[in-house]
Amino acid sequence: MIVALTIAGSDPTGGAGLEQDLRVFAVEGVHGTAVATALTTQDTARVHEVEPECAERFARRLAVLLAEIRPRAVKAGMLGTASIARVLAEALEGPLAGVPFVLDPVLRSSSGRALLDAAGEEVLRERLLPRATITTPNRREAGLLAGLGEAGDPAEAAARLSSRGPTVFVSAGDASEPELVEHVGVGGRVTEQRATRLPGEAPHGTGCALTAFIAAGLARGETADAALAVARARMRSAIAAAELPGTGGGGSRRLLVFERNGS
Ligand code: PXL
Repeated sequence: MIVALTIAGSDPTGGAGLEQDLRVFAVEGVHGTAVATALTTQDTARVHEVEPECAERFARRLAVLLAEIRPRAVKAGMLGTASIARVLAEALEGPLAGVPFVLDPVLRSSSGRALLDAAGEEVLRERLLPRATITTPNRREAGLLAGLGEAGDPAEAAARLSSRGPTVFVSAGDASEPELVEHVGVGGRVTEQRATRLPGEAPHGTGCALTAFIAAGLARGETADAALAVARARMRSAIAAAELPGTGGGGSRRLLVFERNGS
């Protein structure tokens, strides 16, 4: 059995967070284990409330799980607090040493709510980022993490962040220009990739799903480059098929729809 682990918050809509990660793992034929970092109260439009998990309980849950089931890849999404981020950093140097690690550097929800505290951002930048196999910031996150500010140049951010270790994919799905211009950094060298933007507003939970697909690929033994290419293709299909799940109105957003077995 191929196992991938998600470390993420819970999203009751099933369209982001660990609920979505587990669906992605399932369509990819990978068994998903999950340790929750927070419970959120949200609909597809916005996050109403966030309740972070207690770090000691998070640490125990992770330790008990890892003592029995070792994943072949790990992804981290919303971490909530610096203390949870530190527990994860320690696990990545201890029981998870050598396991491929995908970091979705979640700082805020699309609607603007903080999903990681300020001290946590520092832990993410100093301890998690250098340990990541691959990280997938959006432009704003890339600029902030690279110390260029939230409107920093995404190519420069990809160069700086990738020189610290991980492959860096700066996504632009949430940007507004008509053409999709994304950047991939490897060892400080950056390539720009252009594609046509799919119609409609960006669905809820795209960052979560992208990293879950990458984690599934790494768990199957693919390189970061190959896993990223497969994940991006799967995401285009899921975005093209996205649907509004509820009553609509009030800023409701579409949720991703995945093809079964990822084919
Ligand atoms: O996409 C950011 C994100 C990550 N994890 C959880 C979320 C969200 C955004 O809403 O709710 C649990």
